[in-house]
Order: sequence, then structure tokens, then C-alpha cells
Amino acid sequence: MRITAARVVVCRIGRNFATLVMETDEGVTGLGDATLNGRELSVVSYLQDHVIPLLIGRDASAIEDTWQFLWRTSYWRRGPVQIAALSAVDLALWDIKGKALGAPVYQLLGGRSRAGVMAYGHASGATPEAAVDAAHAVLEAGYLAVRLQCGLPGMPGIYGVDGHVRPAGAGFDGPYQEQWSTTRYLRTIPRLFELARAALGEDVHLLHDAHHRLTPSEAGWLGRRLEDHRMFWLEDAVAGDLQQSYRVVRQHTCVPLAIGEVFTSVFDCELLVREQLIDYLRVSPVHCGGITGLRKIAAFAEPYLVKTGCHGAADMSPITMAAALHAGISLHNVGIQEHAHHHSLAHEAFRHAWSFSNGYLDPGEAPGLGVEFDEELATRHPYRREYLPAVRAEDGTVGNW
Ligand code: GCO
Ligand code: MG
Repeated sequence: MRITAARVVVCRIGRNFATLVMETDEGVTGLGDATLNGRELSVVSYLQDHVIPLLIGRDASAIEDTWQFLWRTSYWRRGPVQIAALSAVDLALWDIKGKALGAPVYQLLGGRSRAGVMAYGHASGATPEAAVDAAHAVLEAGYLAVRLQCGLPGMPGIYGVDGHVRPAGAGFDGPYQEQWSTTRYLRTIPRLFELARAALGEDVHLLHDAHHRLTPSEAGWLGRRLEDHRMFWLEDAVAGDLQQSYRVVRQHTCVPLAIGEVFTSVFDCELLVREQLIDYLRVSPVHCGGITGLRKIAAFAEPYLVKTGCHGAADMSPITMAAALHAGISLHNVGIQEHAHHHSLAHEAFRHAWSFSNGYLDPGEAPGLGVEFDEELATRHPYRREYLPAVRAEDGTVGNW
């Protein structure tokens, strides 16, 4: 089976998505997500101008060979733009293989190794009390795990929550400016989880995302104060650019640590995993080389008892969720899956076999990745340039979003 054509469809349904549609001479079509939030068109160009010409005429069944070919022959590898393009190709090839064989992709990855993939929902509020109220609603919807984020006293907005990407009536397409105070944050978050544990009960899994904002010693301090509330994880306490930073964090707290939504390959987490400095890897199949890339990273992490907890924000399309779930239901070292909600129209544009019930996600039984793309609907919702927020501390210095 040969690849005959491929195109990238860019749309904005709730937010921007870039979708690779790959065709073969046997009439089987594959879908891949290529979305890189805030830098979408760079991946579109990378695919259209550089990758698609290499794909035409290739054997669609040779997934590993195509992965290695694109990874190695690009020479400039590991960058997020290259990896998002590689991921989209990999997902489309797995989709084609599953459809050609009449099997859901997870069956080609070894079959089910768990009954379902536990999901976590999001609860956000301006105050700790409001965030806990929102968490009640998440649990009522059936989730067994919830991520809580809240605003900081005297500061507008809820830090690190991506709803602020498009402030209503902002009147310009530049980044939203978020204010940040580490002092206020460290004062607020232990109280948030003290309230949450008391109000939500002993059984619920509690998660929090610090969004790369702390130094190692601040993270150690916070982690210690969260230990008694038995967190499922503390995410991105410190940016992972310098992996050895986590040695300091780990020395000071045994709160479980998660990191990696921006990691693109095993090289970004090699020291973190080998020294067992973290517990969960947040890599997503759209930003770490597809299902093939995710499996390579998970296989490396398994003997070190590090599990996956794939990034599942709404800025990746339902195709990425499908891929994460086919991998997630089959891999052994899976901890949890983030489940942020897409715009209702996105569920129509990307009709999917995956589903959520009673706290767990399931990839479904449809052949391939189990997603059908309504291209006509998508093209009626054109792309619009958007940026992730910018962060400034009280003295005006730029911080990490
Ligand atoms: C998360 C994330 C997101 C990211 C966003 C970037 O844990 O879900 O941190 O909110 O900021 O996906 O594109
Ligand atoms: Mg995060």
C-alpha cells in the first residue's frame, strides 16, 4: 500500500487545530494531529513544504522505517516543530494500518493491559473555595481524579489556566498578560489542598500544575506542605530545561512529581527517569513523535517505575486523545490521562470512538484510531492567530507561562 497524497487542514473550532489527512492507493485514509499551540502554521509549512513531498510513493505499512527516516534525515531534529510534524505522520500511519487490518490500533500494540485509562478533570476557581466547589462538579460528572487551580489573592485571573488565551474583547491578538507572585502562590496552594482534601474526601486523587514557575528549593518547600494531603502529583513544579534541578526537589519532598508536556523525545527526560527524580511523564503523542515516540519513551521509563500521564489539554485535537488512549490501554506503565474538554463542535468535526465513563477513558473498538474527520465542517471555521499568555512577576520581569 503506497501513500498517494497528503494535505494539512487548519481550522479553529474552539481553538486552532492542524490535521494531516493522508491518502493511499488502496483508498484507506489516515488522520494525524499536527497542532502546536501558538505556533501552528510553522508545523503546517514544515509538513507541506518539506515532509509531504518525501511521503508520496512510500510504503504506508512501514511505520518504524518512516519514523526513523523523518527523525534522522531532517538532521535538525528534536525541535517541537519537527516533532509535531513527525507525530502527525506517525499517527496517520497507525490509523491507516489499523483500518487496513480492520483492527483498533491498541490491538496492534499488544492488546488491552487494563480495563480503562483513568482520567483527570479540571477544577478552577478565583479562590481556593471556588476551586473546591468546581471540583465537586467534576466528581459528580464521574471523575475519580481532579486537578485544582486557583487565583492568587489580589491578582486577576486564575494562573496557568488556558481559558485566558483568548480574553473576551481583548481587541488585539497579542498575548494576554498574566501577573504572578511566587509569595502569594506559595501562601495559597497549601490552603487550597487542605480545603480540597477535607471537602472532597479521602478517595479522590488530587493533582496540581505549578506551570514551571518555581525554583527547585521553592518546589521542595511546596511539595513538603502538600505531602499530608496525599497528592496524586505536583506537575511542572520547576521547568525541565535543566533536568538536574529535580535532584534538589526530590531531596526535599516525596510528593509525586510529574513533568514533560513540552518534552519531545527520550533525551529530554533521560536523567529524570534514570535517577528516578520524577514519577510521571506528561509527554503527548502529538509532541513526542506519535505513538511510536510515546512507546519508545514509555519503554525506557518502565524499569524505573516511571509512569505516563499524557498531556490532554484542549489545544490538541481529539485525534491526539485517540492516540493517547490506544497507547494508554495497551502500555503497562500508564498512570493517568488528562481529560480537558473540547468545544462541542470539535466532537462533531472529529467524531470519535473514544469515550469517558465512570472515571475512565476508553479508545473504543473502531478500526484505526477511530476518528472520522468532517473536513467540510472544519474548513468553515478558519484559523485565527493566537498566542499563549505572557507572564510577568511583580517587578515586571518576564516569567514562564
Ligand atoms: C496542562 C497544561 C496546559 C498547557 C497548554 C499549552 O497541564 O494541561 O499545562 O494548560 O499550558 O496545553 O499549550
Ligand atoms: Mg501542565
